Amino acid sequence: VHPLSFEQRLSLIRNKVGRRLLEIMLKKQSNLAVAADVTTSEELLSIANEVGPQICILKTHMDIIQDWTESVSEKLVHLAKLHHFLIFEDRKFADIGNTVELQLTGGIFHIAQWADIVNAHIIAGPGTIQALSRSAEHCGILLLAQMSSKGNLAVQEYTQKALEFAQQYEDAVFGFISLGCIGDPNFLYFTPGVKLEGGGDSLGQQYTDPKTVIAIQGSDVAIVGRGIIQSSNRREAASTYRKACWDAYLQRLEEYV
Ligand code: UP6
Repeated sequence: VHPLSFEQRLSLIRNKVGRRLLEIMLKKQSNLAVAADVTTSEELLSIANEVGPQICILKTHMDIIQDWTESVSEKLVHLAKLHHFLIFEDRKFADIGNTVELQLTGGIFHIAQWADIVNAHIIAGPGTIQALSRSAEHCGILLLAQMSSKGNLAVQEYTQKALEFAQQYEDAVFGFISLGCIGDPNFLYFTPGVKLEGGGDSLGQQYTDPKTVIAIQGSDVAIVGRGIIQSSNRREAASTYRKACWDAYLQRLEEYV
């Protein structure tokens, strides 16, 4: 954990998507990302519209949408502009560079055309990052340095390696999927597995509350899925989470005053 504010971090982030995100976060006072893990385009778009005003990022898994067409991405981009959030496609690229390039630009999803942010595992080496930065110059990249699920292998040296890779490709990579800050304030930290009540699910997901993740573990953006998606009033839940996450950020700052 470090003492710098989001305003101070603006001048440290080299990637322009990262800086644009920080500007949105400051303007909306939101460090909340919503994981819209639903299977129809209608529900995806209605979530984007409902929670849009509260979030800095909408995180998608385009390949779980049963009726995906190009018009879904067009509508998403429209809502992102309307409500001022960025679109993060959580594809977790993990293959050799050449394949990643095809996955990013080809197929039926054309991720490079509509995503502001994409992410990658480092398991295959830097070729994955090179492919993403070459074929999606306008996209900011996040590397998976740690994971929220039980028994995952992204620990210790693996996490350190992710940090090294990011430092090597600082123009393209602006942050990490991690459980908190892993040491370098020149990057932003995005943490999934966040729920106010804590707990977990039956498949190894482990939840931590926003305050622990942001104020104590030093993460910057909380990624909340089922905590909001399964709520009977998503609009209200998003507003509650936005406040909890922003208050946790302010609390982290205060501890250094
Ligand atoms: N996600 C994790 N843990 C990770 C990386 N990514 O949960 O280490 C993603 C999942 C899901 C979201 O793919 O989209 O974050 C978490 O959703 P949840 O809040 O409903 O568990």
